[in-house]
Amino acid sequence: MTKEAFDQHTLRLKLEGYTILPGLLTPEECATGRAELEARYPDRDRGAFEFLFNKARIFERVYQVDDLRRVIRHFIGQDAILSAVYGSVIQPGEGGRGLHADGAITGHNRAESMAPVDEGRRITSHPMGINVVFCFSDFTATNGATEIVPGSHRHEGLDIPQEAYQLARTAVAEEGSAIIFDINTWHGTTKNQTDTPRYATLSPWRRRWTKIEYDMAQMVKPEVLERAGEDGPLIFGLPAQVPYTERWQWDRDTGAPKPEWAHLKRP
Ligand SMILES: O=C(O)CCC(=O)C(=O)O
Repeated sequence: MTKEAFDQHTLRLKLEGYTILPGLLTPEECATGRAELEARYPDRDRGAFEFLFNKARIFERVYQVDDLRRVIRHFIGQDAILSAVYGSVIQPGEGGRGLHADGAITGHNRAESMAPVDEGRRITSHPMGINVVFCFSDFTATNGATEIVPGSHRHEGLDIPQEAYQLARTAVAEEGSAIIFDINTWHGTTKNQTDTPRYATLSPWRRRWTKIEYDMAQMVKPEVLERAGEDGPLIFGLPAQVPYTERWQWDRDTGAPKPEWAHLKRP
């Protein structure tokens, strides 16, 4: 990505709460991803859409794109951690009217985690996480594309006014694009009015020092971690693991007891 393009995308994300990076996946990669999502769809309620990087090589791509990681790290730090990778398929007739902000279950937008001193204001001064929707099919005005309310990442309250729906923009994007947004930004899916499904993956990233959605360091398969290369331990948060030994016995880089305390390692 040129410096000019990087500056434009990061400014847009800062001001509007989202941006769209085109051309990150090839048409062949998109076709492979669609076929994998299609095959897993019937078992999605039993976890078939979770931890996709462990299940098919194509989904390792969602954290292997340098330009994308560069934008994410610009907002939430060089040690940003991948928090999950899910599938998202909107079938004909599905979608619509579901505006929400992420981080309401495990993050800073969780109502129950608000302290009285917060006076109902969520954290809007700094991005706490970035979500990425990878378009494995074209996102059109009518096929259940993601919709986004520009600027809503700066809204202080946890409420979403009804008028927000009038301000929502449909994220029209070609297959292979990624829609990147601050997790504070209100978003949802539009209704799929076509007769074919819309295919995507969701890959949220969080600050290293927040609780993430899954224990990625424990879940990632060794061979998947190996293929993630030099950045793999950072992406999957190995150094961010919480010690379960005394600190002098703990190796922060590997996220495990030091070799001389290896017998304390938990399975
Ligand atoms: O699948 C989409 O387009 C939107 C996903 C979504 O709502 C989310 O990531 O929370």
